[in-house]
Amino acid sequence: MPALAERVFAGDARGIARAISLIEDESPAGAELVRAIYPRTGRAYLVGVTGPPGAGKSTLVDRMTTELRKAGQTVGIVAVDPTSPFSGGAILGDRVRMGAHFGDEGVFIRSMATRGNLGGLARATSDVALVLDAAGKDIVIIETVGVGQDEVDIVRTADISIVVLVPGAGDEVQALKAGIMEIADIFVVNKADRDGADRLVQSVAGMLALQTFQPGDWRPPIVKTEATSGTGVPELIAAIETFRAHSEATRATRRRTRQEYRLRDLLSHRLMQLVEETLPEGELQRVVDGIASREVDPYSAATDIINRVRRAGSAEQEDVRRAGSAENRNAVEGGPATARK
Ligand SMILES: Nc1nc2c(ncn2[C@@H]2O[C@H](COP(=O)(O)OP(=O)(O)OP(=O)(O)O)[C@@H](O)[C@H]2O)c(=O)[nH]1
Ligand SMILES: [Mg+2]
Repeated sequence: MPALAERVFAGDARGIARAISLIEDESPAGAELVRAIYPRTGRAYLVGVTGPPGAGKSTLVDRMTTELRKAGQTVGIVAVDPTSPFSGGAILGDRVRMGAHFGDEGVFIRSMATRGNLGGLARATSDVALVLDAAGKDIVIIETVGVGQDEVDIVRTADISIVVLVPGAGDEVQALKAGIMEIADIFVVNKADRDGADRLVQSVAGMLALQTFQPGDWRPPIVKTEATSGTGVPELIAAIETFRAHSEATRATRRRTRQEYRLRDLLSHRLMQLVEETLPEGELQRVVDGIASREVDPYSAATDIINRVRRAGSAEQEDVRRAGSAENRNAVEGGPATARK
């Protein structure tokens, strides 16, 4: 395992890919790897990009990457692909995008399919970002579709959150519904070549005008882009730089929020695992049956399960204590006594 961590630190692409696979599998080896690399993370600037499906996020991220490379920055990209893994969407997307930066050692792109498990995906995404950070990428971009709370949270806790909107009926409503308007540090109106781009800029500006900003507060700018041609992308990169400088003082707080979110998420996942390990096979389903048939209410059922987990935990501790004192006795009787002779 340390060998793999070394390969990650060296920025070795195959090593990074292998590390990411371990994490995606939620294997103990993945957790061990995160432990090994964690002390060497925190250097990368995390950029979150979200927006409605098909807004042109991937195209835009590609263009941003080209621009960042020109400026000498290395880039890691994690795209959370909403496409069903069965259609091979994630893989196809990867191939298309790899094309533009193929052979460039300064860019690492990884698409991740949702596999119908959003919670797990959010966890995996932040760990993959850690790997890219440890691998020395200056900028790590996370792309998600802004449709679910988990996906919005991933982006909300990045160092900067970029919300991509497109002109066209319903898009604004869609974005508002997903609750992604509030998280934007920068608004991008992409597909500026289309009718209605200026109208959309106006309506976002109108929405911002309703908010009160204190002096010194960051006021999210609205950047018009045409990702397919790259128009407006240098302006977007400049806006990111401006925000980065502006938010230097608050970045630590934001990173703390991200770490807390991560810890809480991991704890609920682990505690649920503990419940499943503690209860006999099929027991959780039997409890659900009981709730469904009104034999027991959900509160009592939850309390009962927690008590069972606690009891199992203290029984285990008692075993450990007994084993420990037995060992001590052996040590006292056999070890030091004979050594003194
Ligand atoms: N006309 C026009 N088309 C664009 C622009 N940007 C992206 N597109 C097209 O929009 C389509 C979707 O682009 P993607 O980059 O895959 O969009 P996305 O937001 O990543 O999509 P999902 O990840 O599936 O939500 C593609 O056909 C792009 O070529 C633009 O500025 N103008
Ligand atoms: Mg995409």
